[in-house]
Amino acid sequence: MERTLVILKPGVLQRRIAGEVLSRFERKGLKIVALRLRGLDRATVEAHYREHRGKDFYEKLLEYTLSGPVITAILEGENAVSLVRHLVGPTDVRESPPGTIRGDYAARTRLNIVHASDSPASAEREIALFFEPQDIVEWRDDNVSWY
Ligand code: 3AN
Repeated sequence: MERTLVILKPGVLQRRIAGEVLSRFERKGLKIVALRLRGLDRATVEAHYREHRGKDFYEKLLEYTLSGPVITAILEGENAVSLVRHLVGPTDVRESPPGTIRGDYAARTRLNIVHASDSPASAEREIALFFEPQDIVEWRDDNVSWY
């Protein structure tokens, strides 16, 4: 089964929409196998966004991601990476349709409120960056036939 990493950025807790955002993933049938509320440190966020180093939005992106607590989660399911990306919506908020998380809640691309891994390879790297193997809880999915 595929796994993906999501980060609910500081704006999510500030706006009291953590439950709403997590609920969208759960309603789709994705399974939460790790969940944590925490502040991130700069070195971890720099490693996470290493591909954007030097871009004009990089410092502001780091500043926003470090501006308060975040919720990190690992979601599991068939095609979890692409399912979650579809629920999250495109990076550019002008193109995120209503019904997607960014389409409904984000008005600025730099503050587009959630991160979701963009490929199975990124998911693997990001999961290892934010979680220890013992943080992941394997549980029997009695509802799997409903989805
Ligand atoms: P995504 O988060 O959709 O995978 P990335 O990895 O290209 O997109 O960008 C990482 C983060 O950098 C985005 N979530 C967004 O906050 C910010 N970002 C990306 N492109 C821009 C941009 N052109 N202007 C401002 N911020 C951007």
